[in-house]
Amino acid sequence: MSMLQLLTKTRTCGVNFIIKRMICTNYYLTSNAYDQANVSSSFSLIGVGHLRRNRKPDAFGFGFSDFSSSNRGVYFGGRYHSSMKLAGEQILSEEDEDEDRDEEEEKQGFDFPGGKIEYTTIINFLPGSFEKRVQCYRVLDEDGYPISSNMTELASKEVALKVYKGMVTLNTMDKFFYEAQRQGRLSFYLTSFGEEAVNLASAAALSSDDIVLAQYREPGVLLWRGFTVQDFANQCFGNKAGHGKGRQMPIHYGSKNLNYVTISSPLTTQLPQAVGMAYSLKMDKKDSCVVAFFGEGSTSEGDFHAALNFAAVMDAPVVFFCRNNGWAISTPVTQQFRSDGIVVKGQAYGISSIRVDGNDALAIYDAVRNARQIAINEQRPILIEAMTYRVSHHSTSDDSTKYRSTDEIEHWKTTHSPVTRFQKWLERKGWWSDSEEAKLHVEAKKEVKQAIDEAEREEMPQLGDMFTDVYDVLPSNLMEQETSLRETIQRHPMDFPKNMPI
Ligand SMILES: Cc1ncc(C[n+]2csc(CCOP(=O)(O)OP(=O)(O)O)c2C)c(N)n1
Ligand SMILES: [Mg+2]
Repeated sequence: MSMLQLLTKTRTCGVNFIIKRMICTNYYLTSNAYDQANVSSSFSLIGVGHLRRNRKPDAFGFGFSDFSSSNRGVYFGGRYHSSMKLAGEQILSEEDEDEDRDEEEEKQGFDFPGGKIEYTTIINFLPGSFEKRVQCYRVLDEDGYPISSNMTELASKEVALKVYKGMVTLNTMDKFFYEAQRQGRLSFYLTSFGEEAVNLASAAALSSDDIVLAQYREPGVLLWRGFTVQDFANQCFGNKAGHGKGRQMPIHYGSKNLNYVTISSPLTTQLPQAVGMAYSLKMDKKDSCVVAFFGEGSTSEGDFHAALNFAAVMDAPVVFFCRNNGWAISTPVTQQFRSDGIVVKGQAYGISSIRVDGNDALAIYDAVRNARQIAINEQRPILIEAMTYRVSHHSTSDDSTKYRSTDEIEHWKTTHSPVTRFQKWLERKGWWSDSEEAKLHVEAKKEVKQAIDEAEREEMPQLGDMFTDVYDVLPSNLMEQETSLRETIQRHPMDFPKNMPI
């Protein structure tokens, strides 16, 4: 649009006019003019509102401080004000000159670290969001039919069956562990219902050398890698066979051998750690990457932003995997952020990003496999946003029917079930049958029940274990704490579990 068109179009448009014009004027500012124009933006905006009501362009003769100090303020007192007082040909020829100069500048642009930036004479605020949301990659529809015929051979039969069996085992474990908590046998539990595909299909796409830093709703990754149902039960019961020796709350799993870093309760701490680890893999020229899982709610933590920026700038081979399950305890995504989810945030930090159907195991498998290859081969970060739904309550401490409708839960549980979708696909391929399905459920139940019974029977860790495994030599403050704890137990034996070996 030429300056003449701009002027004609916006002559009576108050704020629009001012804003469009001030950009043109901005380039001719001297630092002296900037000093004169150093009026607070709030004052200026009140002034503009007043002008708009009164439609008096001649009254533009006060300073209009710009929206950011980097634009150095806009001065309306000088050049622009005087030209507005004139009319007709004289203005137009001056504006024509402006136009030529603007176009010239537009073409030239300027070099800035990171690449050339073109100038524009049109004030154009980037939209906060686009009408059309970022598309979601999927392979299978809700009924397990491939959307495109050339996408069905993504996973081998062996991988596909291991993914499906893992989903069912995870599901069964969740059902029984959840009930065990309700019966008072476990202190706490948290399920992954609705996110079975995210768990198993992502794990299947990784190599066992890849280091996983998870949030807490990704036990399926550990299951895939060989953590047994018994290992899960031992950790949840905090018995002496559990890897944490009862020092962590239930569901804070970890395994050094399986490259799965122990879960931390404080949200998002795992993301900067993941980037640091990925950078160390890069320095050691390893043929593996780091995969960091997190929920969409956790992206409101500062650590998320620090991690993404750090990874982008350091070209760290890390795959950020966000499970956007719609809820962060009782906070829906609509109250969590205004952006189009998380995928656009990756892009904002200069990270290649993709949105994927989180209830489609094949799509997840494909996306993670590709992401991993890019991260390793090109030594840079990738972000995946998997759209899914937390079908369960947040944890055993939550009742989600207090803040969301049962219809909503039911809809996702039935229409979008990742397990049913994948099962239908397997059956159509002739890789799975009803009898195998029934057998799998019977076996999974048996395995989980046995594991719970066994974990319950196992001895509790020694009290002294609470203080070991961090320092080679116990520091004096921990020695004092241990002495104090033993004295307290002796004074109040009824307040401590009877089965705790002291
Ligand atoms: C730093 C921090 N703040 C708050 C909490 C409490 N908290 C635990 S889980 C959770 C919700 C996280 O939601 P999201 O990241 O979406 O994961 P989801 O539970 O949906 O899988 C909150 C707020 C915490 N553990 N750590
Ligand atoms: Mg969430």
